[in-house]
Amino acid sequence: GTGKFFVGGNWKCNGTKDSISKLVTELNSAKLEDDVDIVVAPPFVYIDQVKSSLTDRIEISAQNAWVGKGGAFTGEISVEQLKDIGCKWVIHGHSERRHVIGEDSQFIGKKSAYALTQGLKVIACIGEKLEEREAGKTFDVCYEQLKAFADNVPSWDDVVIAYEPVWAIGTGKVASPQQAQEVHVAVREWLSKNVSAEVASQTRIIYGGSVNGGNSAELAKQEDIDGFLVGGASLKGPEFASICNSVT
Ligand code: G2H
Repeated sequence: GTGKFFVGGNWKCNGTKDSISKLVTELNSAKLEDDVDIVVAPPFVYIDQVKSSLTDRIEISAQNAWVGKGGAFTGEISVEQLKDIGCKWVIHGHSERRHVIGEDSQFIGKKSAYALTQGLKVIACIGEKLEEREAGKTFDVCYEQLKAFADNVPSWDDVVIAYEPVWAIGTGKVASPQQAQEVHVAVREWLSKNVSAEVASQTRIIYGGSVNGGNSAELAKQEDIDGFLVGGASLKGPEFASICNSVT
């Protein structure tokens, strides 16, 4: 793999004050390997609670942010506000935002650029839908999504790329280690050709989509899998800790 192993917990739109308090307690008492960067992304409304109760060993991410400076944008949360409450990261391009909410690649690229210029790090998600995979378009879809990031971001230093095949998200159908590895290699080659060899070799590419405590170790053995973005299984402290500890 490349760089330090990275595991993100994407809590999505889940939790209550009570369930999050329990999860934080579990994470605080978990034994975590040193050689892994760990980030969790609570819903906006619980970020402050998590920030004030979670160990500093784990950094906090938002699941989204506005595309520019705050102001008259009803219902949005700005990068400046996220920094103010102690967020270090933001997830952009998640398939649920692309395909359920309708964000397009250019908008996602612009959001990422704004976050980076303001000092938030970005988990940049890409991935194909089932019909795209079946039509042999997996690489083309990933390249189009990557290009929109590349066209906008000022630098890749603070970017982690998450490859999340849409057909594997929340379905229990995890990509095989070989399927994931194949796309991770293609992403690295695309970066090498279209950005630079240095960015290709230094940018972490993590896998997401039905990762759990039972499949993370096999996936982590793949040369180009540098970590995970975990949804459902990140809501269980001990299981999330074991995924973090699958660092090889
Ligand atoms: C993919 C992943 C986390 P899950 O969306 O981003 O979710 O692990 O539930 O498939």
